[in-house]
Amino acid sequence: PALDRFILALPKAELHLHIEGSLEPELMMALARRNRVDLPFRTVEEVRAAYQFSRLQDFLDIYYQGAAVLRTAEDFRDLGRAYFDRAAADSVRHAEIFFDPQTHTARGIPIGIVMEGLLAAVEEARVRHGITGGLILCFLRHLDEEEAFATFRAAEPWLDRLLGVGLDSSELGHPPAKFARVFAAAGAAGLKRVAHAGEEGPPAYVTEALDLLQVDRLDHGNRALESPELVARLARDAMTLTVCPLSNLKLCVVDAMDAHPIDRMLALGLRATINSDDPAYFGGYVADNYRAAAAGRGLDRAALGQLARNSFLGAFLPEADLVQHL
Ligand code: ES4
Ligand code: ZN
Repeated sequence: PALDRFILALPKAELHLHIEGSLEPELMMALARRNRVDLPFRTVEEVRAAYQFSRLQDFLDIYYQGAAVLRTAEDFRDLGRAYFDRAAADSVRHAEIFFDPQTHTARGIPIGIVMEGLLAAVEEARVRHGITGGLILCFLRHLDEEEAFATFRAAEPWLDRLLGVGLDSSELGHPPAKFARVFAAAGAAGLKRVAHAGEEGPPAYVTEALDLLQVDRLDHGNRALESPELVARLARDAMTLTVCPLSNLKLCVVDAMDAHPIDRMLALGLRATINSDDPAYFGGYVADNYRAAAAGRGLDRAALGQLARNSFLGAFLPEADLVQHL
């Protein structure tokens, strides 16, 4: 209907997208064949049937397994191209994309292969779609800080082509404090800092991300709502939250879309945004996430417009580019 058309046409920035999580089963099977990688699935239907999760770790196990088909710079470029083509159809004008180098270096893929393939996709998106894009290197928090430092050092030749660093993977038991030194080094190198916090982890992890990692943006942040003091701080500081409604539903962070707190976040004065997280695994790209949240919570055009506006306000865009989008 009319609201769906409004959502589709609404210019958006996407701020929380794991490129490995945009690997559709069709491309996974094609790359498995091209690279002669064995998968535990024989058909696209078998792959999709495996996507039933009751918590973050269920998803991560299958997500790391799927990423094993990515081996060459062309594979990473094809993955990025497929995402940007799909994002363009959803009126995405700017995308800040997470990638997990450790998932690939652990399999013997040099970080330069990953970087060059993804940077080629970003450049191609600018030429083909007029989408501006940037890359955020994420450290896997289930690994130790020394491994994060080794990854940061390996990325040294490409630091001027990165927007920032992030922190993802298994949250519980891996608090932000574990990565305080490597985040300080990234900040000293002039990089932006973001971290997943408060997806499954407690409000204290959100506070650590702010105080110990000095994040410029917060990924998810749902459980911050449990602390009125923390909500007041996030609102006062105009901290952007990159919220992912379909991800929250699939990973049981919320019980149902009609229980999603997205409108409560806006009412509390938080700079919430809507994003797709891992669209190939969670059942939708960014416009699908806006539609699901709108249907679940009865969001009107004003709220949807605010969410899209917030996505540009929260982006790491130069001032001159930002004003073009507002
Ligand atoms: C992720 Cl939803 C989510 N949370 C934490 N780490 C991730 N990596 C990819 N998707
Ligand atoms: Zn995420």
